[in-house]
Amino acid sequence: MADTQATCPMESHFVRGEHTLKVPMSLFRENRERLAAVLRGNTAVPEKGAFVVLQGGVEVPFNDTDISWPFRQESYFQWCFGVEEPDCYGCIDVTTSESILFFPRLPAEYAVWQGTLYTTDDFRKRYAVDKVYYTDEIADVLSERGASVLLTLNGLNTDSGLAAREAVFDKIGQFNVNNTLLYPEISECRVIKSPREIEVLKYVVKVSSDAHRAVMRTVRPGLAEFQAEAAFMHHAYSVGGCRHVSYTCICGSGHNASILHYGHAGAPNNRVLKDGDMCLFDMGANYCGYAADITCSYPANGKFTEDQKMVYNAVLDARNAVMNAAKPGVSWSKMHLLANRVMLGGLVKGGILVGDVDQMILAGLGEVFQPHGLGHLLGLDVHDVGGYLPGHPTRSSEPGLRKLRTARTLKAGMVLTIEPGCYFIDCKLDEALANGDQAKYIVREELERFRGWGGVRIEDDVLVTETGVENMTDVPRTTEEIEAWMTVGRNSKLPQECKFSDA
Ligand SMILES: [Mn+2]
Repeated sequence: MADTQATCPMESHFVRGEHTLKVPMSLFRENRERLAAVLRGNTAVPEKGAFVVLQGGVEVPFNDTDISWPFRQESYFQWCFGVEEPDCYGCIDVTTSESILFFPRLPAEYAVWQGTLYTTDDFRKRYAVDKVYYTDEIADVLSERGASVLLTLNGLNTDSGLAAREAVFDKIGQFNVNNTLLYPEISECRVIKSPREIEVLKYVVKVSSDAHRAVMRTVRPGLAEFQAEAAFMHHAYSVGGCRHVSYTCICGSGHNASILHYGHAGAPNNRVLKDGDMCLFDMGANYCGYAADITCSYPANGKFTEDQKMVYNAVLDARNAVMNAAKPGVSWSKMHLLANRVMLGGLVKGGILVGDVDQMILAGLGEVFQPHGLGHLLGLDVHDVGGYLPGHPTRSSEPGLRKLRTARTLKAGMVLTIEPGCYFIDCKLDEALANGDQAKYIVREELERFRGWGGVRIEDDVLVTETGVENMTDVPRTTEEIEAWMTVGRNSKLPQECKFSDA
């Protein structure tokens, strides 16, 4: 390899330049070793000859064209190997923790389109694994090594309901395959983050926090929602080296702030911000596969009205209550209910609701104003795996709690979002007003003022420590902090007003 400078793409780090975090490939080796150790402790796994076999993400063409969707590695494969290329396989010898990668054998003329075609030895150094072969050699390599059982990945993602991609290759039929052992074990490994993983998560959360800060100073009436999205993505990539966001940016202003997954294809962040709007911007960058997931809510003009303050503080109080109470041993479901209780209490103080808050929760009012869970595990996936593994609490059928992506007891090393919200969603409000058990708590005349008002969500990314939680997010949170931060740059031009002739 001729190019050996620090940013050489074949160096055994993930890095995007001197100004971005250098992620050593030992992060993935440690993950593999953790997994192999857990599997060695599983009595159903033979002492010799067991191999984890994972298939990496595949390149997906855009419909019938010769263009592909931007590639993002499959998360279990990323967790084990950190490989950036598509169409690979990876194996781990459970007995020795030895790692083997298989890369596609590309025709020589690909060099014209892709540049140098790397050798298996280049890849071995790049990803710091023990052996590298071509994908057409998998069956031969595994038989030579005396594989007695292949552990493949098969399981349903409890957020999407979709199945993990189980490894398949030519001649896999000649092996004994077990596809039930691996999924719960590797998913549980992913739930508890290693110190090196935490370092990457802290980095991507910091980059995303700064990108939100940049957006806050860009936002003003007249800006389009997608211009806020553009400002976020520009900062995350240009400053943080994050080529991807972890999910489509949700940039809802005004009424759109009450649409939980606004920003989708049919509503592509295309409204223009108006004076007096609340903005709810939920955006998170992705670095080396690891996700951030942060939501900031603030007025488009940088100054809260009394109503905006009331709703915002009801949510902020809920967030603070959870921040203070969350620690190892605490049930996430209890935290969800705590957040509901504090937030609904704020709406009582604000005059929108009347009555006993605990009774309201039993009547399902929590889900009317916050029709989503308090938060979720975060890692390589924005809604990370492990929420409902065997041996942990199952999904509740109660209002509100049934929306939780996990009901687990907190454990040190978990990373989660804390994201209470309060939304004025017409269909939810109409349903509640038509339901006597719920309507009796609602002060109709007061509520009407908030129709079309949107919503507030405050979302932080936290690490569960031995004694509590550490908030990795660093954005202005109180109304005073937000107003002070947004004072700067109020008079700068909108992007569409900047012409080249200005230069
Ligand atoms: Mn989230």
